[in-house]
Amino acid sequence: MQYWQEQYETMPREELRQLQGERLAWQVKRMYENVELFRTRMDEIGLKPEDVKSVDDLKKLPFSYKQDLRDYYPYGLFAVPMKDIRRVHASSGTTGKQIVVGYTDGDLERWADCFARMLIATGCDENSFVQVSYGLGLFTGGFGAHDGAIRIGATAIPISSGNTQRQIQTMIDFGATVLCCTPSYAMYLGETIEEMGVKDQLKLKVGIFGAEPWTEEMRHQIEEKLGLKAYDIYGLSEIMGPGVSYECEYQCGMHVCEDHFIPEIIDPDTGEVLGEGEWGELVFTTITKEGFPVIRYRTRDICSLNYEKCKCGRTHVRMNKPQGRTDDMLIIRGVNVFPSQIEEVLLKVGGGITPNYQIIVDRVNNTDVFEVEVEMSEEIFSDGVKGIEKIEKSITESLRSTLGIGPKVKLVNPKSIGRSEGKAKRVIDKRKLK
Ligand code: DLL
Repeated sequence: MQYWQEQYETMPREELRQLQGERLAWQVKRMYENVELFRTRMDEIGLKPEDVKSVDDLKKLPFSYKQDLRDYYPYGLFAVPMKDIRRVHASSGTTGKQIVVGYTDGDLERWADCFARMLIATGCDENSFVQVSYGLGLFTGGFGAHDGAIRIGATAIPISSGNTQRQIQTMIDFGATVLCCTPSYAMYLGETIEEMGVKDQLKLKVGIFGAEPWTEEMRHQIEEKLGLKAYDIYGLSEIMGPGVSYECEYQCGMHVCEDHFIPEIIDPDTGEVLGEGEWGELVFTTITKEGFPVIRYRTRDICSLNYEKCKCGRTHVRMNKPQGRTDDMLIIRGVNVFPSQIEEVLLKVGGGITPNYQIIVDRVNNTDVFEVEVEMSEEIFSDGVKGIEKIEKSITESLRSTLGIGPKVKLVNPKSIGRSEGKAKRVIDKRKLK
């Protein structure tokens, strides 16, 4: 069995819990001193940093939310001076405003180590060539994988996403043995490889896919098309990007790097902590993060935990594949999209379209298809086809620049979208039915 940091990965649970308790107390104290919002919330419930001594005290602490990041945008929740922040990353939020997170030198080191753990667990080493086809930019996917590859002494191929044919040619010419990208992009790469008839020229052995939900069926298809073994990786910008948890060689849940993150499962309505194996909302506390730490952060991902020791020898808890989200965020081709962002764009575009719209997401040939139907007013309707096409184009462009992904926009007849007496049903996600 290969480990990157065996001492931590296989630490007996008693010892691990002790370590977590010490780190939690350290984190709570420094956050109380440095993060105004956290101090206010602690004061409101009359809790002092010295009241938190072990993991048992975790449940006393207040929750934190995505909304906090918006309210304190961009740097208001950082726990160190900006001169100590080495890199920022960002992800889209419900209002169209991004959320921003920051990493110190130490945070970047620990992040690279978490990703390195997965690379080693899946059999990669210094002879591996790691093609990083997650977006390299503000999205955490690209840099997370890149730094992890370098950390184990492998060769990184930082190509980023897109430009599919060139991507495949590079994979062949540079001898990539590991592919890191979203599962939907892996699927698309696989289909293009089939069309190009070049599968036998590939040297891929391992695929590290995450950032969006994917099924076992998709795993099999990707493995077949790309001739590799496909592993799942989970993470989120607010906690650390890719590598918060990962599958080992036994692929029976994703090990959470518990020496850095304490997971809990709660009832999303009551906030009550649920037991092992129960499904609920996943909550994380970062106990080693310096730049942007969070206490009891509500991920909105629906999940469950399994504390049994794994055959691989790792003692870290395994989380199941997330089974959806408690909010309305959609993940389309790996991009986070909130219906409210679309609404905002439509309202801005104006010009005779109405705020009645419907988002239709489907999966055709394993690729997400994204369409927005918008009702036009009676005036545009009578303007004729040319005017309609122009507006459709302009909405597509505005959505592309806001979301980073352009849907097919279709103007539909006035009053043709169903009305609801309660909450409007804005999203038809046909992927869920498949
Ligand atoms: O997607 C970080 C990441 C990059 C993870 C590359 C894995 C690989 P965000 O853009 O902030 O960060 O989106 C985080 O994506 O709360 C989940 O809902 C979803 N998600 C991430 N990984 C998985 C996965 C990155 N393996 C949100 N399975 C999370 C299912 C996932 N959902």
